[in-house]
Amino acid sequence: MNIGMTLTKFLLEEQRRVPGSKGNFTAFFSDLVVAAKIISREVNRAGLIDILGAAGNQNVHGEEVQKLDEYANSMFIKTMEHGGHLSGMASEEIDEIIKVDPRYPRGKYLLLFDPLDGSSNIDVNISVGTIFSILKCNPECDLTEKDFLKAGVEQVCAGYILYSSSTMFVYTTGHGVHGFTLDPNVGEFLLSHENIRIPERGKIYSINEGNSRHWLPGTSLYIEKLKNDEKNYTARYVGSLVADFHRNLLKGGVFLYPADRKSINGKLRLLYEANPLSFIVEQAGGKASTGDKRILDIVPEKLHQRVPLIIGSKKDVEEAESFWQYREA
Ligand code: AHM
Ligand code: MG
Repeated sequence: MNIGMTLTKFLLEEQRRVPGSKGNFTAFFSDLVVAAKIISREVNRAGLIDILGAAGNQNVHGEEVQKLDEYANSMFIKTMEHGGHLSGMASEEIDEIIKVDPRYPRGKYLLLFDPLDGSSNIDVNISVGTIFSILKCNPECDLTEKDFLKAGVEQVCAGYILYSSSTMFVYTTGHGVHGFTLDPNVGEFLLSHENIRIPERGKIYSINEGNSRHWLPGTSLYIEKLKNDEKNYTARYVGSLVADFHRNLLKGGVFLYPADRKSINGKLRLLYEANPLSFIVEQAGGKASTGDKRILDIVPEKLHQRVPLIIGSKKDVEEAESFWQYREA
């Protein structure tokens, strides 16, 4: 391992290997790292400064408090928009696309993000995360929603930041998956997990069993099969996608938020959640599917489109897919 290798230095070295690279992407990425550090700081001291709770409340200082997910959302936008590398953004928290303020120069990238995923866990001190996806665009054109509706295979970079016992930044630019851990004393993300590979098969399954009465028969049969499997599968479900995904990425396993009778398109969002994590999992040797289609091949029709998601170790996802034929009773 390369001791003391910071995220920005690592990226710079990656960029040097790309002929003709001008370092724009690295500069853009540095802004992202700053946003991640600021959100991490706020998540870590959330309980202390009373930033939690419903928006509109006042804290002990009589100041208006913001919900942490709203804070993360505006922090991301403010930190990213003036760098000159972006033309627009799309956030899970905002209905419309965000065009970069005309006061700032426009760049050739689009940033899509879920500022604080796992919202039901925010108020109870359980790991949450930020997920992002980067696409390219033509900075000369008038930006519309259509520019964001690209299949996941077109992502140039994707990643997540996990705010947990430590804060981790995991990303891919299509050359493997690398993980960095924030050293709070140094204030830098340091390389801790180079070239992450997900085990081909795991022993963990992650699904909200509270939904089992709505499941399609294929899901019930598959989960029943895992419970009776001699490999002794174990169930783990935090309820924060980033945390569940990260654990399964390192240990092996499968996460499912499938189509069910209540939500026929699943719950998770294609552009902010499924696409970035699918890019990462494939780069790590895993697989991501709706049950019968590769996630990264889906051409989105809407910005906030939901999608069924089965993601994780290749062999586990393939096995889950083999139950697709039983989806109807
Ligand atoms: P959010 O973006 O509103 O936080 O919702 C996404 C979250 C995921 O983090 C998690 O995997 C899932 O929703 C949990 O949903 P449920 O509580 O229905 O199991
Ligand atoms: Mg989310």
